[in-house]
Amino acid sequence: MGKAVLIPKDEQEKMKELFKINQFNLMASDLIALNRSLPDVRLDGCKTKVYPEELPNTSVVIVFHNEAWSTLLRTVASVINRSPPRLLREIILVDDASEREFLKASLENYVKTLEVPVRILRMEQRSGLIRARLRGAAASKGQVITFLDAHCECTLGWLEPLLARIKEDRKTVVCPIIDVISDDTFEYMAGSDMTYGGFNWKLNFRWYPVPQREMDRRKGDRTLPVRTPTMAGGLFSIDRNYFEEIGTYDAGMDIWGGENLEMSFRVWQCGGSLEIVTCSHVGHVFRKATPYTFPGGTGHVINKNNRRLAEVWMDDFKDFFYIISPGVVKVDYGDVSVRKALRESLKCKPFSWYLENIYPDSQIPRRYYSLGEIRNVETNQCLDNMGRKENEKVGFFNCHGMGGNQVFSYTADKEIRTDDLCLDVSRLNGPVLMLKCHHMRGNQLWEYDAEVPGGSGTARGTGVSLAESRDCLGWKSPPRSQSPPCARCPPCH
Ligand code: LR7
Ligand code: MN
Repeated sequence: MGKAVLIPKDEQEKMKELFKINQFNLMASDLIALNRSLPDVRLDGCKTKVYPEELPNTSVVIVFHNEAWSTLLRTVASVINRSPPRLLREIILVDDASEREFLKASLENYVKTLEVPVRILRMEQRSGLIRARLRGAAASKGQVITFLDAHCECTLGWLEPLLARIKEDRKTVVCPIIDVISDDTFEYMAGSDMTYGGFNWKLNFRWYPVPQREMDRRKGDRTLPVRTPTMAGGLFSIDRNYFEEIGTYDAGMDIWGGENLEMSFRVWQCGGSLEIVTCSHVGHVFRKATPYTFPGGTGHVINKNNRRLAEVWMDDFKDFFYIISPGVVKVDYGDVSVRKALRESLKCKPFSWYLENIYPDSQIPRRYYSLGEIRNVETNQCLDNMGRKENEKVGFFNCHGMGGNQVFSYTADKEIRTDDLCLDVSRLNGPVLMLKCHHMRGNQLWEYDAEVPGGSGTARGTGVSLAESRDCLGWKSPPRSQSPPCARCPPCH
């Protein structure tokens, strides 16, 4: 029933050693049956829903690199045991050049014993999850393609609501609620239907609370799908013809990362939609560290992938990513002309449309006055978030001109924001704190009184100056020549 596995004291040394292999508790996973039972974590309203008898069938594509035996085969077993046979066309395992012996002949022999056709494809060389998925998708025959990570567990009734939604609208890409399988104890914990996907200025995927507008649109019915700005990436179903129409994946992306935001932006901007189907639950082992190597270096690979998606889909809003990530503009991202041509031929909408219509609560403001450092011209000190977290005070530090913690945006809502935090003066005479942006102005409203656009001026919060400096803030526009101050400033409203 998805309960935690507890390892006895005298085995914990061994357990810690084994943990390092996959960055999860392998000993715990190996102790659990491949077909373990799981609790039914669905909302009550989901348990009684009736889906059409006629639904499209699906191929399930699982890519893996050096995955553990027990997690991989528990994923496969849960797909087989909890999918109506008529809806499960096949399972395709794509081995991304794993080195582990047991993933070769033993795996092939094992899957032959299963009652659902399981095909194993092997990449000739390490290609990354994006190209491995492309290979699996190309070989698949189902009407729908369902992608899963190699350490998942599908729960009762996971598949029908996904397929039913695609049957209703073939241009909807659907994700289950992703439940948490503890990397430590393998306990199964229900995920929330009250979070959806977003991203920050660094282009990291993040979960954020489902906003009120989306609750209102569904008239409070939590069993209805949530329209989500982005997806986590690993677990989703898509109509196979639509997958091709919309441009599959960017095959120029390496190893890991970026493809989830790329597909999210693409689907929304090019006329599709992306949803979390809250009646479908699939568990995933969330890890704190990555267990495998990134040929080329982790940072380099992810920055390259992110540059590809920023260049093709984000228009001028890519500046948020570039200014906050020093050095990223030097990363070679290869040729994106094919992807740009795709965007043209599909007549996709601009990123500003996406921000306005799909993600108005985005961390990237659709309208803003400036983006860059906030400098006290007398002292040459810059406002600096010091890498601090929510509810801590904003700092000052020598201006370094390197972006990162010294990047702020003055938005059309008159917030001063650094990524997903806003300067906030709710404590009278207290320090200026960084809090979640609430879009309600109030203590997060800043007036800027420069007379020359882009010139020096002072920023004042409601009656409180920035306490650490005992001055108002001197203000200077970003030093980058290619984005002249206020070139994009929206008209004041
Ligand atoms: O080189 C590789 N080749 C592979 O085949 C690297 C990875 N892989 C396989 C790997 O074995 C696994 O099955 O690809 C799959 C995903 O890799 P993970 O499990 O290391 O990724 P993750 O769970 O940390 O990362 C999330 O973001 C990735 C960005 O590229 C992918 O989209 C993952 O599928 C995605 N996982 C999820 O969405 C599950 C929920 C996590 C969250 C939030
Ligand atoms: Mn994963």
